[in-house]
Amino acid sequence: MTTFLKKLGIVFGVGMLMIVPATGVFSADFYVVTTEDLLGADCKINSTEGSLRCMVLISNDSPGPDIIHLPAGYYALTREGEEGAYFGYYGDLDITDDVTIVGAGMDATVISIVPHDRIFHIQAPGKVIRFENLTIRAGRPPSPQYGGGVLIDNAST
Ligand SMILES: [Ca+2]
Repeated sequence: MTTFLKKLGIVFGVGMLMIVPATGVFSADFYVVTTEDLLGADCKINSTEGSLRCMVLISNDSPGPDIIHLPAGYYALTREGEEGAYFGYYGDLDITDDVTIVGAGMDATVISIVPHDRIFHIQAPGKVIRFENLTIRAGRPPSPQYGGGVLIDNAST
């Protein structure tokens, strides 16, 4: 899987080098195509379309800053359960790498959560995470933890 990721990164890197030769920054565009909180067999390491959770997981593994495009809709995170070894599979969305999540407008794109958890948990020291044109609503972490909508661990920006 790691080898495949490196190959994937090289492909993205070559693409970006043609566009922005001065930076050579790796990046990829990911497209959310369902409002449902799915994580099925169709969520593969080279997917560029899928659920918000799938796109966040793949963006974490994809080298460099990525953009996740989130169309208008109400995205309820419904996968309740213990993460255990399945980092990011349940509960809040864990972000570990540079990413910009772009919605279609503050009133048009809303991310919320059904189980009792926060919505985003950013664990990305030194990385830059951006949210644009969207609303993050109604997150509630399990007591006594912190961070309702977004919990940012140290040194993430
Ligand atoms: Ca990434």
